[in-house]
Amino acid sequence: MIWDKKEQLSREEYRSIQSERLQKTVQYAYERVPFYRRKMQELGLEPDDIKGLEDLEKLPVTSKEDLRHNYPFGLFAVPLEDVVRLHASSGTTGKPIVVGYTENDMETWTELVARMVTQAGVTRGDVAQICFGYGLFTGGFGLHYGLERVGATVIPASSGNTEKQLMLMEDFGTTVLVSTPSYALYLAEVAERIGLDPVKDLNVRLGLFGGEPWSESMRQEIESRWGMTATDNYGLSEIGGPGFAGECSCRCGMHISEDHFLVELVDPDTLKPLPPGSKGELLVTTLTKEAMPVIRYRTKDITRLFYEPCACGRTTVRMEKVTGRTDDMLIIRGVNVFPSQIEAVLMEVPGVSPFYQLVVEKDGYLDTLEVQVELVPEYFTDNYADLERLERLIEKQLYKVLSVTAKVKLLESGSIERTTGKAKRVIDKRPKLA
Ligand code: DLL
Repeated sequence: MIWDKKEQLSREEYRSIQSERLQKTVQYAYERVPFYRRKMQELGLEPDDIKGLEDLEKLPVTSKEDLRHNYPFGLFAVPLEDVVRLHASSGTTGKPIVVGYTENDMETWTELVARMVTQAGVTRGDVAQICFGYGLFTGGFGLHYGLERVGATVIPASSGNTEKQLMLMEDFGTTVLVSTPSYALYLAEVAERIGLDPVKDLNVRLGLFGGEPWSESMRQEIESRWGMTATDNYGLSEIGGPGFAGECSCRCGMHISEDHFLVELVDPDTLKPLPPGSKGELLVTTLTKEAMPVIRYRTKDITRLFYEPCACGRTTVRMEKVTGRTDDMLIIRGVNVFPSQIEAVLMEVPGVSPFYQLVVEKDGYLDTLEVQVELVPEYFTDNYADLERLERLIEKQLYKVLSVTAKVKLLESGSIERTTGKAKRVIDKRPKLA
């Protein structure tokens, strides 16, 4: 089933809607957001210079740092009294980046998620259990309203408490699981441990997975352990959260709602457009956002775009599974983590040196993060209890900033390999995606 006929427009129709909405968005942002006005003025641009898609490249790009520098509401195009919802996600240092939604933005978001879950195969007969956190993260609330809109029975289970999640699944007859892909595998593992066979004892037939990168082999593993169809969906807080792109039952790329978003694929070094089919960084311009429009936002995610119509009948552009990032952002159990955030915490602790390393691994299906850091010689001690106390203290501080558990290991000065060039801060031992 197709939720909205706007998912089936011709390429010419999309181009014309996008041209018109781009002009409006640029005018709107120029008039209401000093940041965009300044950036355009620096380039000698007036809103009238943007007549349509052909002028897109003239516009400046926007980065996560721009959002961070305008913390918390500097990029809002409406007064706070018109904002009905706030969400936030990790910035590159201590403060998160903040996004706002007007009432109309909430309605658009709900419709976009309704399109996305419908294309994955959800219907009003489904019972959908949402295991994303309900909070500042856009995952929980984002999926919630779209699933309700299509008439599914929603279980707002939120994250954590894995055995209880399984109990609800069994007792409520959950048919759709909404979570990160790694949590789906962890759930299966716990189910087996407590004597439940997800294929025989549970009724889950469809998974809506997103929030972190995952491979095709992980998809196969999830499908065989659950006896379900596993679909991918992608989004980011800066452009509104989930509902930006999702797979249909063909699972040949994630459809992007082009009447609401304009996408470009560029070379991350030159920011020049790449021909269709090449791998590059995804840039997104929102076309209908009222509270916080973003222009040419650098997602830092690597993907490919396909413009051929899909066998499902939708004509929107599709993006390939994300295979990497152009920056050093790590995603640990669905949570975005920047090495700079960790560094900032470490540097606050007396006795801790600037030599540190982050080791990311998999424990079963779950990501683990170990922060190895050297103590300056005067602070190092053989007293194990003292070291442990300091490790727990740093772990607590890290949790406050990252919202994800990290294990801290204090090392003697000189333990971490010195390099003559850039320090190798991250050792990611997780299997590569592509
Ligand atoms: O993760 C929004 C979301 C929630 C999407 C629930 C899907 C489902 P952020 O916390 O801002 O927003 O993180 C965004 O996560 O730039 C990607 O690097 C990564 N990411 C999100 N979904 C996928 C995916 C939400 N399906 C960042 N595949 C993005 C690969 C993903 N990476």
